[in-house]
Amino acid sequence: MSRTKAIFAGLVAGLLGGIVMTTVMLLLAALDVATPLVIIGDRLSVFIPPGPFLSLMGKVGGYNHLKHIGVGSTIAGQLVVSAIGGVIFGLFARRNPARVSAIWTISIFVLLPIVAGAIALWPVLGTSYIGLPIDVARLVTLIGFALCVFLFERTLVLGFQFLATQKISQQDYEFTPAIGRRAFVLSAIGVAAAGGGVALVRKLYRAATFSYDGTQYKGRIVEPITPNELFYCVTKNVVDPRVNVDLWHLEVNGLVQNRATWRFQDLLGFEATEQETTLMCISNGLDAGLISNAIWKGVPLRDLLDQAAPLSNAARVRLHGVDNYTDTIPLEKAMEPTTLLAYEMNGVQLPHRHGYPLRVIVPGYFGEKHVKWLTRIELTDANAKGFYETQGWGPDFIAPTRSRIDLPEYESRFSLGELNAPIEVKGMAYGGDRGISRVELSFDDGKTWRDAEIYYAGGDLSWSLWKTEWTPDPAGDYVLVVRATDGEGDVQEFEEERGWFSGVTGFHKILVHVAA
Ligand SMILES: Nc1nc2c(c(=O)[nH]1)N[C@H]1C(S)=C(S)[C@@H](COP(=O)(O)O)O[C@H]1N2
Ligand SMILES: [Mo]
Repeated sequence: MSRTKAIFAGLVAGLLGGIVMTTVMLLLAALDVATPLVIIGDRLSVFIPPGPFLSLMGKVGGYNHLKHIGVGSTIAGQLVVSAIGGVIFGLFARRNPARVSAIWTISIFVLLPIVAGAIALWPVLGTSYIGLPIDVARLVTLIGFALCVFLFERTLVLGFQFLATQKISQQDYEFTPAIGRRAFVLSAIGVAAAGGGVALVRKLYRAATFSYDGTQYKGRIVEPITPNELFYCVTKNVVDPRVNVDLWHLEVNGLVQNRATWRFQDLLGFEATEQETTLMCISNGLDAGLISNAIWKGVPLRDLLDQAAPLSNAARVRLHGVDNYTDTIPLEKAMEPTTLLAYEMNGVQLPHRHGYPLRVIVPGYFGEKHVKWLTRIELTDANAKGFYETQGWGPDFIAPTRSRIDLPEYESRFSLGELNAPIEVKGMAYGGDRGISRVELSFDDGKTWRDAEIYYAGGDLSWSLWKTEWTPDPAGDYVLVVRATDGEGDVQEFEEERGWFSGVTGFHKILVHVAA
């Protein structure tokens, strides 16, 4: 067989193998099995520090677009590597296409990728969108991956042979259709498989997080308790878990005397606590709405840790979600009675997107620490790090005091002649787990301040809502600023010393135009 023909046949067979493999991965993804399509992205994203990560996100237009690009380039990369693999295979196999040793092709195209994949992706293999325990999930992911590469290998080898060997029929005459015609047959199969893949992508797309990831809660609609459907939402996932609670369990292990496994029913046996707590994302901007408030019901984490009996060298608690998201909190914080394992949100079962069946609530710490879809609680030494910590967020994860003006809107216009009542100025103030004791407003960009009324006091762990009335005079442009004082008496400030990736501090300001 000529070199050119071998390259061509290898390319076609390799590409077909790549298409078949990718379609099967999509099928597995539709069955809630973790595949390289997303876990490669999970694995790589921890190597991108927050600075480049944010600028990348800015360049591509947000987290959602970044996820699109992540999955898209994984698929493209997979097809390119498959085609290249096919070409190399073609060059080796061209001397004797009919007798390719299965030992060799299976070693190179099946065993090698499995071993390399297991090593490279080890930390993220234990992902299961249906909520399988981490060790089981790891096995399921590996079996799924093995199936994919095995199908690639078979498609490549058989496809290549189909293109390259001459079929001798029993009547003993040679039937040798042009390689082009056979390539056409394989292409048709490839197009059909790709069609199936596209249909699966559509199905997965509808289930994907794109429609709600980054949901904000701010402005006119803000009420003391955020309705579940409007609660802000952040997820690292392309498709979020939908846990089957019968498959799920909660493990407590690591540096403890008594390891334990709890079923969901067991948790309901503990005495429940109900508590109002506000969550805010570390990336929440001064004017943004990645912050919401709800009433959570669950079990204090302490009750499970007491039974586990942490060893004396345990210093942190690493929390694992079924989506292989992890984060850590200090053991001290874990032992506070307000650190909860929540299974209800505003009186109903925890919604899927907020972590069903179980999530952690860590009052006063950024949203990152409130791990959703919790499946493992691991006691560790002082050095353990979580997903975003590894990326380089932090080191400070304690929410600073923040406040926001929700009404009027930025760049609102009023005219004195048409005003027959004072302008209502409203907003929220959040003091981590320290509460809010005072809110002040300035209408002259911070030169003078006056008190606003706190009309909803949320308690130590929640935001407070405030309002005041404003009768501007004379006409002109006004800069409104809000500042809060937390329950410990500390006034909100711009913390110069605070690192770039420990959340922004400072004041929300809005510009209002008042005409005569
Ligand atoms: N398992 C898991 N937990 C997670 C995340 C995640 O992607 N996976 N995202 C975190 C981030 S960054 C934030 S801000 C909060 C958001 O919680 P919410 O979507 O319920 O508002 O969840 C945190 N917990
Ligand atoms: Mo977040």
